[in-house]
Amino acid sequence: MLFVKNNDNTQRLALPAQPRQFEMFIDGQWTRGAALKQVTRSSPAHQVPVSVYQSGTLDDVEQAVAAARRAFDHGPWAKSGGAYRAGVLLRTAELIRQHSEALALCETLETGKPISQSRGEVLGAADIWEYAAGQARALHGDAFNNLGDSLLGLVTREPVGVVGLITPWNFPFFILAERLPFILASGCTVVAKPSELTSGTTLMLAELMQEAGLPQGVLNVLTGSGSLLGQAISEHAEIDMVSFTGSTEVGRLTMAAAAGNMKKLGLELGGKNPQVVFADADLDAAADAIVFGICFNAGQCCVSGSRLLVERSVEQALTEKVCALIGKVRIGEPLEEGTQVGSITEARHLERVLGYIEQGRREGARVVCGGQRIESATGMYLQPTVFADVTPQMVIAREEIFGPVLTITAFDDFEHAMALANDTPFGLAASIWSRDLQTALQAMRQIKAGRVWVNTTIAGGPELPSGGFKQSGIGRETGRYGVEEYTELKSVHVQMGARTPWVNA
Ligand code: TXE
Repeated sequence: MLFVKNNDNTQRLALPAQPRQFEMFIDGQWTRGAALKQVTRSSPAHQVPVSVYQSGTLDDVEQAVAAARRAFDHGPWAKSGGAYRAGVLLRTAELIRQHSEALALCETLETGKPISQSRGEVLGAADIWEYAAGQARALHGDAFNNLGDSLLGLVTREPVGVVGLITPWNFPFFILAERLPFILASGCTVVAKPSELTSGTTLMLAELMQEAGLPQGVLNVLTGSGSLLGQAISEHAEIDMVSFTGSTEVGRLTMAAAAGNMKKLGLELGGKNPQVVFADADLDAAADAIVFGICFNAGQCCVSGSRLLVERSVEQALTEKVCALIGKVRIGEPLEEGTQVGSITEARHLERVLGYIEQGRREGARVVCGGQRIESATGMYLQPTVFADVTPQMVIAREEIFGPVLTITAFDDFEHAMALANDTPFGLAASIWSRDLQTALQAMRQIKAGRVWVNTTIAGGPELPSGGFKQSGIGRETGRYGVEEYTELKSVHVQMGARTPWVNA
């Protein structure tokens, strides 16, 4: 298998003459497994076949789980030190950088996102792998030397075991980087199942990890149907933990399936994230960030700021600024260097987003810009759409649309703003805009969300954890918490002198 190594960083940006043929990666081998069928993925922007995958079966799940189990129970990965694991992760990061163009091109061809963005995500991922390598060495427990003369307490961390890793199609390589190197840093082994739409870069990564010296069975990658393979992974008795990123709906199924053997769970699910703008904010800076927050990745982003809550006195002014900026966003051909927003990733999803736009109109919200599909021979491009006069009960204000659709709702005072911000079953992220320190910090405290940005949006690095409150998820990724998440704590009590007898006291 040579998915990436034929492609160095000098290759040209072009559609492939033939789709790339991928196999699955099980127990250190490239294999078709028991797959009888294959799935072809076409570039959503061009409708040209770009990748062919094996459609994995339940038998393949068994093979992959057995390999990961063997590698965890008997292989060197969990037993060798953090320095050894860090070495493999660092070599992987180096190989990602070396093959960043091939990875970025595959990502763009499968997702429809602009090439400049894919490059940023691939290099950003390499940075996360480097950070996680450090965590492999920093991971440690605790000691209690204050339990009296004869008792010493130790708290040790152990890897959870075999982790099932189910990832979505919106940031295939980046979301993988927020999880996989942390799981590996902890000493766990993995059965990964990327989205059936965008499995390419996960398989390319497996090839790079093989070159980086990853032992056999530590990472296994299956491709195929989510409802078949994802469900089987979530149910499997030999898997100790599942990390799932995707819709809240499927997250709920994963939770139910994991109950069989009481698996540990990490879930990162949907969001309906508020951008809360107070009247004293820098409205130009806020407008730019609001446009970025809703257009980035064509709105197919779990932390996109899709609900603009604005103080009534500046509502009109801010709406005008947002619409003026949206008109300048460069939307179209993802392989062109200057493009900022590419194609929607899937036809079914485009229909879903258009359905929400229709629903917003029917509910009585007012379209102030956008609202239509952009004509194109092949690509699925959507005008960024802004709805004003949105009430909190409307479906477009409540459900995750996962497209470039912004709703605007005005508030009258701080309490009203906080009530609106928290009036959602989600709690993934929020942005707050104010020049007043007290307003900003009070809002930061009161909004129930796993990530809060003050006077910026969608910024940061792997040092800080990410994850959601409420129905946006369970657990945290990245940061030191991101590796601790994949460990179990063990409390050890060591008697250091004679124990006081109980029977013959
Ligand atoms: O997600 P799914 P979809 C949200 C967003 C989007 C909606 C639907 O609102 O519009 O989800 O997207 C695998 N057991 N997000 O349908 O189905 C599937 O193969 C286990 C938010 O693509 O949740 C894929 O690998 N796994 C999100 C992964 O789950 C199953 C990112 C996600 O697919 C499964 C993506 C099952 N029964 C979508 N069925 C975010 N927070 O970033 C499918 N899968």
